[in-house]
Amino acid sequence: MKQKILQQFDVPEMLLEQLNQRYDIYRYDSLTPEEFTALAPEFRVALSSGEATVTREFFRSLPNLTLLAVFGVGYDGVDALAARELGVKVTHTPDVLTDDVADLAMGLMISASRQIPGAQRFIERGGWQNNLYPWTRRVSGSRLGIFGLGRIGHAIAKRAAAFDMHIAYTDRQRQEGVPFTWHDSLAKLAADSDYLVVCAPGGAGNRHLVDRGVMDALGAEGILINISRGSVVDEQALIQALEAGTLGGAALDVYENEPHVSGGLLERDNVVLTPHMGSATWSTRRAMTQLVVDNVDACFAGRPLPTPVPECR
Ligand code: 8YV
Repeated sequence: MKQKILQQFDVPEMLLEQLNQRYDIYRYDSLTPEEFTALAPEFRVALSSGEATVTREFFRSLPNLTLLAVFGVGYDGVDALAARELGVKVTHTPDVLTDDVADLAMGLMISASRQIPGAQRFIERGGWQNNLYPWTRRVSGSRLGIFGLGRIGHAIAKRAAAFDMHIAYTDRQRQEGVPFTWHDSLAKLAADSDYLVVCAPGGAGNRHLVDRGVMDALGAEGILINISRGSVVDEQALIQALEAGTLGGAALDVYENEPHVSGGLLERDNVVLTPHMGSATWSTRRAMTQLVVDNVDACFAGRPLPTPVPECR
């Protein structure tokens, strides 16, 4: 008989198709309470995604759960400490998506600074027939601040170096052997940046760390880029700063309340928006899928898990 897997949140069809060949998958929200109670002891593996919330109660309700396999590198919605206490391992999909997310960060930075979507709208509205598009801001040689110098932060720095950018960062601690300028606070980093890119993970500890003060420090010519989690940026403060003209622009792939995007961010030539698609290329989504499958297979076979989150190592 096939092993059973509980699908706690939306994951790509590609992943479900692969797992379905060997396992029986049950969607959490399609089970009645009676069905769930009857099946709960049979689930040793659950699936989720980077955007999901997975609570202590969820882990508690599954007495034989040994693995929560997350499709995504971020797992800020997962109560990983509760999982560890209850003997459940959590895995995620690091590394394979780093390049794509860094590529999008660079694309967003250039799009916002050169106002590429705004310029396209200008052409589409017929504006070029009467006017030239207003001059924009330079990327090459500018100052890039990286908030959160992890895998993705480093990959962005590598790309920014090819644009001759001056690179500075802040993180929980200074990193040895890193050639970039270190700042011991986010506000100081913002004050030393033309572009501030948020790479720090989400979660309660980082909520709204990019606040009005940080935006004011970045300044009327500064541009904020977020490819991490919407919760790290105070979205209402961002809208106020854009309205007041105290922040130069923003480029966002993530939002506080996805898929809802605050109206105040829309239709501004100095704001570029993408729908949380940092890792959404075919090759990376295939690699993420394979990593989830590898973790699930390893769990059922009793082999070491390829990519446990740090709390579960
Ligand atoms: C995914 C992400 O969109 O990896 C992450 O943390 O935010 C994204 O790559 C998401 O996890 C898939 O649903």
